[in-house]
Amino acid sequence: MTWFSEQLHANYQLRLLVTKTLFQEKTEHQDLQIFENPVFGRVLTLDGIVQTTEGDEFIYHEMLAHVPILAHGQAKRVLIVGGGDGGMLKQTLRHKGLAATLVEIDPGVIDLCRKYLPAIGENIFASPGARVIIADGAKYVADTDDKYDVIIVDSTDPLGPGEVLFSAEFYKDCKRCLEPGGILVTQNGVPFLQKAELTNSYRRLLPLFKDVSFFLAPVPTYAGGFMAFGWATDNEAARKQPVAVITERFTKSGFSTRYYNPEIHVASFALPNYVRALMA
Ligand code: AG3
Repeated sequence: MTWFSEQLHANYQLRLLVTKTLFQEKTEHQDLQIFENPVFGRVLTLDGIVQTTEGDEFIYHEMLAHVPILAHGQAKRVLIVGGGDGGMLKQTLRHKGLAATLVEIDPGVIDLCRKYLPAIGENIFASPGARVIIADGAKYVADTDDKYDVIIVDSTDPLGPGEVLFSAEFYKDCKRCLEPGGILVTQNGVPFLQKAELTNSYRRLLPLFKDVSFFLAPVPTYAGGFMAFGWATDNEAARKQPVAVITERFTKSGFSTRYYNPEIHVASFALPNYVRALMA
């Protein structure tokens, strides 16, 4: 039997049975592996860390897309930084009339996910609302004049190519790319195991935005409890939208989801004390 052992935390490990290896090679930027597991279906790993799986991707992608878009309520343009598997783009474009730009550093991730993980991206890269730019996301937000209502940072962990996407400079450039009242959300790790990551992001975002917080969802293959998503905006009302308002917007958008619903949306901003304690 072959097992994949994740190399992310020093004293804690996720192991997944590998029943079939579909792809394993170095792209220009990262070591990319796609294999099959009986519980999660196809699994994508980058540099030995699980990025997404067919089985549980919906939890992560639904939450990181629908919470900011529906909290905003009038988003027309969304920027996704990273997200080469297409899962975030797919959820984003379920909102009709919305245009999304995806900036991915590694074209190999897009090509290989289109080939081996079609269940996640569902050919979304070919859809009319999607613009794909192959570039370093940090450079893109530093240089572009484009403005967005929502920016979703669908990154790896702050190791290797993803590290710059957790820096104060990057957050500052994101703020510059937001329309007034726009919302920035980020993949911010599993706070039980990645404490410094949450505290660092909090401290770097706090001076830039009027409202900085996190929201949570449990994603089985991001092991260790809740995953945290960063939340930063000058629109202080956005995080406090009542269930009734979110329900009205969600109902209007006319699609169904497997994890996200308006009650979960509102409840995901409730933070356990061990997470609050990291916001210092
Ligand atoms: N990237 C987020 C991977 C986070 C893994 N971190 C962890 N387990 N602590 C997701 C990319 C999916 N589009």
